[in-house]
Amino acid sequence: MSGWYGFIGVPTDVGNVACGAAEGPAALRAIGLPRRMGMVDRGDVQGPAYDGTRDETGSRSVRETAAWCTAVRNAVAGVFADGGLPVMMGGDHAMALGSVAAAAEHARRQGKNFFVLWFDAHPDFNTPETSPSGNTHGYPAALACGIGHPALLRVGAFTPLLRPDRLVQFGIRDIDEGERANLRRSGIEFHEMPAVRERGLAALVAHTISRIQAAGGGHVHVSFDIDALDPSVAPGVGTPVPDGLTLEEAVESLRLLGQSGLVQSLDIVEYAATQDQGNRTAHVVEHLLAGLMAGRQGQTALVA
Ligand SMILES: [Mn+2]
Repeated sequence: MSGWYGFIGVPTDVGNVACGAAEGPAALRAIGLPRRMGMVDRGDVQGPAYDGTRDETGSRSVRETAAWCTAVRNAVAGVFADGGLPVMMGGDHAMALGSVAAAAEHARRQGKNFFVLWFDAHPDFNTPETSPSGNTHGYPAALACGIGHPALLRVGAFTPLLRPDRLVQFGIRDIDEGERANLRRSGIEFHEMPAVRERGLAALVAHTISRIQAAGGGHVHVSFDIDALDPSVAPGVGTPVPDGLTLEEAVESLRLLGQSGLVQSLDIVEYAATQDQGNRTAHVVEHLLAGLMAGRQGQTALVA
């Protein structure tokens, strides 16, 4: 009933230069994760190395990001075509543009509404104009909504890939000034940590699931940035921000999402193996996946 899971390694950090996320997939294979979780290992996506240049917008590695995201899009589409649930294992979060593109195209072909739930310390809603760093891993949520660098908007077959009112973010606690204006202008629903603390992550996620079901259901893509978690839980990230999610509430939320039957694709990104304490964060990745899988196995028949 729950089908099979395709592990797609995306060993790059062109979107967050030299943060260590390029080593993530290999470190997960080293602990035997795809095999132990019963996943089908679809191998690594390939792409160009970062060549050190900024373009006229001040963005770094746009050409490389576009090439990687196009390859990710094809790999994710391949798992859909073969009837599996793609798990895009980053790599930096810029790569989500590729998986979101494939998921949006898949949802459209199936005549389904398309939603994205984004777990992250950062909204990743910068444009070249607002980004302090020019790193493309700060762009993908905005790009999914059709806002941002023209060369990156071309990765998907259409734009916007996602209606802004169908993006919900959780765990946010580090927003750039101009980025906040972008979020407000687009009307994105984002839950910052004080709200998560007050209402509880699982309750917020359950509310979002009900809202999606009330709107007729659809394809939910989950994009999980490891830095959503507290750095004490998941030290192996490139851009740690204190006061994050607990592992328990994140796993419970993924279990609820799995149980809803809505989730058809998943990213787990920004695992920077070089920053990890032993394999601590690799095992956190395993727990997150196990949460989703357990939920899907026990899923009720309420959702088509
Ligand atoms: Mn992110």
